Amino acid sequence: MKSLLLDSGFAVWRSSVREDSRALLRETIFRSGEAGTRCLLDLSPVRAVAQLVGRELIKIDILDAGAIAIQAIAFDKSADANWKVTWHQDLMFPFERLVCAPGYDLASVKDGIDFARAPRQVLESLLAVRIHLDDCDDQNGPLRVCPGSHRVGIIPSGEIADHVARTGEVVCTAKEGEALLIRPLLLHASSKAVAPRHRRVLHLVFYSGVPITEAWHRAIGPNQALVPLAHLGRPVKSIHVA
Ligand SMILES: O=C(O)CCC(=O)C(=O)O
Repeated sequence: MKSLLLDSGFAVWRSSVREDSRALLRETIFRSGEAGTRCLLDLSPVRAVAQLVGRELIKIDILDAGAIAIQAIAFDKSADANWKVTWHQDLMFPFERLVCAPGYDLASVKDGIDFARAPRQVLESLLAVRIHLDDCDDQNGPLRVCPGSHRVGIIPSGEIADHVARTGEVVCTAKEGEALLIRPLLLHASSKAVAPRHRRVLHLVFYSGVPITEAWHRAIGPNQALVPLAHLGRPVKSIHVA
């Protein structure tokens, strides 16, 4: 799986998140008003799953020992919300405050949280883990990815279509309980569902790299509840509580 992630930028993986935890996620994070309105890592069922997944991925050497969960988003494509997303890379991530370090740009505020584009080496050290909470086949708007596109850095928007046309795409279907691992720099898109029904996904983002100058909005280590505010921005290793 490690070499697949290196070469292609994505892989399907089955974590040991149990059915009862997945049911709890379905009940809590998709309640109306919950998704998108707050940081989902502040919800204990999400934090528990992020920590479990973090520990597992560290154990199989996909993440470094100092890896932290920095973001959690809920996606539910359904008959009521049948959206499509054009080809893009995920470049904007949440920070504790307005960024000012060199290499960080495009600062903006969304729902009261500071977002910015991090430098390439930071973006390359991120991994998204999309835990599927429903079966997702080619009829209900699966993620489509452009293999290997994470290896060329930030692709100017005017070059994205050519890149996809040259390289081709893979449709990422998944069974409920499976997780799709993707590098956020991997070009991805999704179409409207042809036969819409729930397509619930918990999208976790982990950072696994050298300590960064700026402070993430959230930084959840595999063995701790929350990073004390006073420690934000300090080297990742010093904030892990056994
Ligand atoms: O889940 C989807 O359909 C789209 C997700 C997406 O575009 C993203 O994570 O950036």
